This record gives sequence, structure tokens and C-alpha cells, in this order.
Amino acid sequence: MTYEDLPDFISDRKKKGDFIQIDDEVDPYLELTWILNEEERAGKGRTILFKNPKGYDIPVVGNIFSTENKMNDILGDTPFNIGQSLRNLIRPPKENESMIGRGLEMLRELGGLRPKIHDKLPGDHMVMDRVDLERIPICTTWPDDAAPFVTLPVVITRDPATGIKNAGMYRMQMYDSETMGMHWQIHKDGSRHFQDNRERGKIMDVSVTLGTDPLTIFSAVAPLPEPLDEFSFWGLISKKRMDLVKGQSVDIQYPMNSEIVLEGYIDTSETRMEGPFGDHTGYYSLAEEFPVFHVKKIVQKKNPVYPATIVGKLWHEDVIMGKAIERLFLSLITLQIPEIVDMNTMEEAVFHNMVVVSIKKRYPGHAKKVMFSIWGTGQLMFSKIVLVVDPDINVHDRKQVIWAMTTRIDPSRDVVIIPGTHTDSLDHASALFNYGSKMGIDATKKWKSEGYEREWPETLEMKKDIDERVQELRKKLSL
Ligand SMILES: [Mn+2]
Repeated sequence: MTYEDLPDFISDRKKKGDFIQIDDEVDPYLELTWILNEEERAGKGRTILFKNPKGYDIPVVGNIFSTENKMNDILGDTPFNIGQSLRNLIRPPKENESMIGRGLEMLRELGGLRPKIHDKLPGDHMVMDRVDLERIPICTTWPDDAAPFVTLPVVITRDPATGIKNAGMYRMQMYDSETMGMHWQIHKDGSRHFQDNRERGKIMDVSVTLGTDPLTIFSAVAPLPEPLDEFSFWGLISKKRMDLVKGQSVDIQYPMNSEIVLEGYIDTSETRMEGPFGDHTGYYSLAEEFPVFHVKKIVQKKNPVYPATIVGKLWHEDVIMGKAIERLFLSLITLQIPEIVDMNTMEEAVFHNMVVVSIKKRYPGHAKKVMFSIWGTGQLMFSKIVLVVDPDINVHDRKQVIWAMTTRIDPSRDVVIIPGTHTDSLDHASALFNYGSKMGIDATKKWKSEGYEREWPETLEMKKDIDERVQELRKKLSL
């Protein structure tokens, strides 16, 4: 089941005993996120509702995605199973299945795909008579952040040529009561819409939802192939059509269950310094020029809840989301790169800085083919290091991975450096912004057909058929 909206999710957490309500005053400036951080550090990660953010009337909810359990509840299944069922959508009919039967089944499965568009706002929403971002408890997490930042927005734009919507998550710096920074990185769909609009010399409509059902928030983070918009993805997972409503002042629809919506525009000729901001890389990202979002209208529920998350030094809830994305998309990635057995992106590597893949090597040079496939696949393009291992290595076991990486490579033969490539906008090590290099490491055992003339040694394995007597001894020693 999919949550109706954010309050529905909150009451479910309450029921499940995975919830704390804080009635004391807590300052959104450095205090609120400090408490969220402590709760995560303690390893519980319960969802927290701050009823009285100091100086605001709107409550704040945090730790929406902070445990695997919650993530599974939000998706309605494990990410891996969801990935498998998405993969099955495009399954051709089996031998004993009729074409028509499979066709009908597919139609049913795709039935949820297209969102329903409503003309009128639901009754519990109101259009505010003036724009005032100062009323929203936007949090500051790190002491040297340039300003308060919205960290869980769903930013909705439209492709000016095709009209296809995109919902993405880009942090938003608060400049004043009406304007914000729009930190969409150059490779992202939102930025592409911005660039296409700029070529047309246009002002673009944008709507931003602050608070919606958690699956919609997750969909905005998911690395979807461009033609599949996030609301249709939501429909595929929840097997029902999403409800969108037309904007009041913008030609952009947004989720009908939104807590707060900022309707506004971006003038494609305008940029402004954005940042610094304590980012998930563990560093303050430097200030750079980014587009400016002007809010024209605020639409909100009568009693909205504002969602917050901590972005920053490792081991926050973005790790849970990152892992869910990895597991969910693995089934879809292997459609395109079938030789991949398993993959691991790690929080210590800020996910995209290193991906470890195990492959079933079938021909000489196969590991390099996989590296290039990864650099050519969706957001895996940001992988700074690709490490390829054989399937006897469990990619989720750091010890095995480092053992393979160090014992199975001859650096001058097995490491490739690709100069002059794109980098993630948050890469601080490359000499230029958005431009640097990549490294591939082939840690598979080398074959004769790859020029390795020596004999590859056997891997150690203990004796398997151990005598009863020794088995008994083990029990006696309670080993
Ligand atoms: Mn997209």
C-alpha cells in the first residue's frame, strides 16, 4: 500500500512504535537537525515530529527514510523485489502463455502508469494571500552553511519541447522571503529543462512541493531514464494512478497530497552565488553560480507538516535511500549489462565515487567492457572508480573486495585512467568544476587469452567432508 500523504505516514509510524513527538521548542537553526543526528547515531532512527519549531507554526518531520523497515513500508516491498517486478513488466509471454493474455496482463500492470490530473485543489488546501518563506521552518544543519536550505523538495519542471514532466530533488538555499537558489547540477533532468528553456530565451515555470507521501519523495531521487517521469514511476510501484492538480499560477501540475507548494519561475538569464552547504560528500560544497527560483504563490494545507533531512557527513538516512536505489535498480541495470552478478556502492565512497561489480567473465577484456558500460548507463556515469571482480568475491564484504583488489591486479596492466571526462558536480578533487577523469580497475583473475602466461593459483578452501569425530569435537568445544 502507498501512503496517502505525509500525515498518513506519520500516523503509521506512531502505530508501529517507530515514532517520537517532541513538544518542546527546538530551533530549526542547528538544533533540530542535531537531534535528528543523535537519534540516527544511537542507531534507532525513529521518525521524529517536532511540534514546536522555535519561531514557527508549522511542525517539522524528520527521519522519514531512516531505516530499512521504513523504506520497505514506503515501497510496499523490498527494493530488490520491486526491481524484479519492474523487470517482469517487460517480460515476453512464456511458451504456455497466450500473447493476448500476456498483453492484457501488461495493460493491467501499466494501468497505474498515467497520473490523473485534477483541475481544483482539494478542500483542505488554501492559497496564501502573500508569499513569505520566512513562515516555513527551513532548517540549517551545519554551522558554516550559507543560509537555511530546503533538503527534501520535489522540484517539478517540464521539457519545453515534449511537455514531459520531471520531478527532481535539488537543494534550495533560502535567499529571502521570496527567492531561493536552485542547485540542479548540470547533468540532471531539471538542468536540461533549464538549458532548453534558455536556448528559447524563456522564463520557465517551476513548482516545488515541500512534503508529500514518501514514495513521491523517493521517486524524485530515483535515477529514472528520462522518458519515464517520476509520477508514472510512482504509479508503477503503487499500482494506481497518482493524483496531480493544476497549478494556480504556473502551468505545472503537482501532487495533490502536497503539504506546501511553492509556485514560481526561473528567469533563465539569471544566476546567483549558491552555497556553501554541508553536503553528503562530508565537505562543504563551495559557492558556485546557480539559477534563482522566484516564488509567486504558496499553496498549502490548512495544517501542513514540513519534511527535513540531514545531508552531510556519512551515515545519515541518505544511505538507506542510496542502498534502496542500488537494490531496486540492479534488476534493471542487468537488463542492459547482463554480465553483472552483483554490485555495491558504498557510503564511504559517497556512493558514486566507487562502484564494485562482480561479473561472470566470458571473454578476454570483458571487465573493461563492463567499465565502459557502467560509465554509459544513467547516473552510474558518475562512478569515479569502477572496480570489477570475479563472482567468487562478495561485493558487499569490504574485506573480500580489498583482498581481490590488491591480490588480483598488476597495476600497469589492470588500471585504466580515462582523462577528460565529466565528473559529479560535487567532486572536489578534480581540477575543474564538472570535468576530471575516471579510473577502472580490473581485479578479475587474468586468463591466458589476456596475455597472462603464468598459472593462476588456487584460492584456499578448508577441507569440506570433515570426519564425524572432529565434528563432535567442534560441538564439544561449542565452536
Ligand atoms: Mn527524471
